[in-house]
Amino acid sequence: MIKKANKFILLYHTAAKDDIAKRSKAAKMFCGGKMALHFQQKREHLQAILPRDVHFDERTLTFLHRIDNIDLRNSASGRTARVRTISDANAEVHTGGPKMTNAEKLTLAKHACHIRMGVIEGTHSAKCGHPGGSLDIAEVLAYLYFVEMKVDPKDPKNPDRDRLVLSKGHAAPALYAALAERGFFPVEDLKTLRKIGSYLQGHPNMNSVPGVDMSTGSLGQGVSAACGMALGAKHAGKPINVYTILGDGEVEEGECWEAFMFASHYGLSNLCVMLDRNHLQIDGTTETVMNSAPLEEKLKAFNFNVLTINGHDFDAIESAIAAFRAENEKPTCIILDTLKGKGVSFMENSVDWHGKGPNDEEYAQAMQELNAAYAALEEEDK
Ligand SMILES: Cc1ncc(C[n+]2csc(CCOP(=O)(O)OP(=O)(O)O)c2C)c(N)n1
Repeated sequence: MIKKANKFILLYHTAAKDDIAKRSKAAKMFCGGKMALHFQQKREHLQAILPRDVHFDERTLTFLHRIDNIDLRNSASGRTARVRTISDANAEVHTGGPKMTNAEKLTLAKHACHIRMGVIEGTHSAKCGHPGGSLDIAEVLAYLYFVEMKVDPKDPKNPDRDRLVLSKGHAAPALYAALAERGFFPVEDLKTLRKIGSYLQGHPNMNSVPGVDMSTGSLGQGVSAACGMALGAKHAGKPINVYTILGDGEVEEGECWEAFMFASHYGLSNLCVMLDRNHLQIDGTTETVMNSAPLEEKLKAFNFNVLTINGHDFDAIESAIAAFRAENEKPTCIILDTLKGKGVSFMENSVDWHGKGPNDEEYAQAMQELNAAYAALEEEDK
């Protein structure tokens, strides 16, 4: 789709280095811009973040150098380069882009599986915690941390990074597992979840955990903080995106709706609310405890750009985030239809697994299932 816009994304997906050169030609038709970085700086930046086996030839580098605000990042597979540019109002841009390859999706699925294993390791070791609402956000975390977000595990406090606020802070085991998988700290440490003296406490603490952007746990507060971050980035004129993950039980908190009102009032188009609609909360269905439906209509009435997707489908996540990036005026809410406890049969869609850790037997079964799922992905990847 070609359209005129202030803000746009340009995606390169490439399976091989030759492809990068080819696609850059097509992209050249759609954008221009002035130099944002010194050529050598840009080359160093590219080479630092791209896998060793991907090289840009001189012509492609020259082309990339001409794009304003280049922002390249690795994909999960290490074989995709993405470019996001922010251009002037009259630029003709390409807002779509080739979709992820099956190999890339498989790699993401493996990351999601590792995240689930991390959740089970942590909650088993702690003998408590929140596995259900952690397991169901594995795909979205894998996509955000391995494809989308501009973050650097070696520089977790970089002021220009994208932010993720886990507003449903009780899903900390999933956030920790995603951060460990992305290299912010050792995977081994996940077993220290909730232990006295560990930096991995039951709810995320931005002061002690590398990669955690906001301390959360009191439902409703995270989204409010995310609004402040998004407004701050807008004021500073920085291309920072803020993602926040909320639960459908969490939105029963009035504070969320104040935050939504604030987000639309200030036109926080750099804010992406990801609302995990698994229909369960702490001790029952959201419908019976305090019905938050109809969420789409309510968020549209709050002047959000609203999309509803299957929260376990990487294609759908990719398209929805592309739509978020193409939105210039409103905040976006992506409603993720998910299955609480996803990936561990006896935890799926069961309110019993909202807030307790698996015992040894349950741990063994859960890990067996996740190992089998991982082996199936490896098989498919051959
Ligand atoms: C202000 C506040 N009230 C109550 C709680 C206790 N609590 C923790 S999780 C939870 C249910 C949340 O449901 P939902 O947002 O749907 O989470 P998910 O099902 O995705 O895990 C509650 C009530 C809290 N953390 N904060």
